[in-house]
Amino acid sequence: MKRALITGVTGQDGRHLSELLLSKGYEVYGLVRGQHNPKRAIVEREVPDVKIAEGDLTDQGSLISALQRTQPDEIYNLGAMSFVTLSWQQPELTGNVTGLGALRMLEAIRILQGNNRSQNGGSGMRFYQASSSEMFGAAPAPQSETTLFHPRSPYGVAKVFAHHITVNYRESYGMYATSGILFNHEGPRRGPEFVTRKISRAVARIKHGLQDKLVLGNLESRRDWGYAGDYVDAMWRMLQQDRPDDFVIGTGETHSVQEFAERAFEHVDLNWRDYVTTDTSLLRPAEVDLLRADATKAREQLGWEPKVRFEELVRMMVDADLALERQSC
Ligand code: NAP
Ligand code: G4F
Repeated sequence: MKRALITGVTGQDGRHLSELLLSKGYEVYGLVRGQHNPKRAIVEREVPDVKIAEGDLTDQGSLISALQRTQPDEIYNLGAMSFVTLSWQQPELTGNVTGLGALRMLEAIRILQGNNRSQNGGSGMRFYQASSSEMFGAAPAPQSETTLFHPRSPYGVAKVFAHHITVNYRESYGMYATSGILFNHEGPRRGPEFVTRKISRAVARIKHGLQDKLVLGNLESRRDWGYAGDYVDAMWRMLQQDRPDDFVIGTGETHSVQEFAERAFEHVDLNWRDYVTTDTSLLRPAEVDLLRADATKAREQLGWEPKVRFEELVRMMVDADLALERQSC
């Protein structure tokens, strides 16, 4: 039986990936930080077969201990401060968790494996780094594995560091270290601070008479939005390849924030113009205007394709929030 360790198990992707790996017969360990982490209970409820390992990406010793204890075949480093807006308010902590956190995990593997060269199919631990399309920032679309990075936020800069250090450990020590450059992916488990969930939740609350307005920032920015359930399958496929590599994952479609809001309100027979207002305080110091993936390499080498497209994703999120809000009415 294969063993996997997932950092960021309490997040959106961590829970989807746990389910996927458990369904494939893995023994799954999830790294959880903090003394009283309220998200721990969510993991225990939603994916009870996940075994919890204590640890924090800012604490090198805790990562070494977690690896010693769990002896994983595959490590998925999904842990990060992932909310872009917060990265301007806490840039140093973002760099520490999101950037240096990846380095600490790579160091933990290197120390435990004693620099063994495992990338050509050896028995070493395989490492997956959750890289992000936010690294492309202002780069022209469509963005692929060969597009130059131009990050536009402290978060994006931290992810560029994590990405390059993953490549560097692969090249320096022959480690099996792979990086998935994932474009935005969403779903009912998305945190409410991100724009898609903020919209789907507001639509459901407005429909149930619990809220009057939805205040947003930049309506013009465009994202390549896919479904998180599809994207964790790509992560797993990456670590089953003979050699470590980098892969872009996205749908190839791009839509504006306004389009997401339009579709979401339409789904419950409301007109978005009657409810959405904008507030300049929600604008970012620097924006990423346009993301659209060229995921040709993933399609050809991993056999990966997104199953859920934009319209279905919007409907899925609104329906899930309608059901949640109905319960609380
Ligand atoms: P998420 O829901 O925000 O989850 C982030 C996870 O990181 C949480 O489990 C969080 O734990 C954990 N974490 C935060 N600080 C930590 C620390 N100091 N030590 C250990 N864990 C820590 O993010 P997601 O959407 O699932 O994304 C997963 C990963 O993919 C992240 O690295 C994100 O940056 C990256 N990514 C996401 C997308 C996307 O569109 N979703 C796209 C590209 C890349 P707590 O619950 O304790 O806070
Ligand atoms: O939903 P967002 O906060 O996601 P963002 O910034 O694209 O980052 C997400 O995707 C990245 C991959 O590209 C991940 F790496 C990252 O961890 C995260 O998962 O914002 C999307 C767009 C932005 O242009 C933002 O300015 O929506 C715009 N927006 C407009 N009004 C808003 C709002 N964003 C948020 N969060 N809240 C608003 O009220």
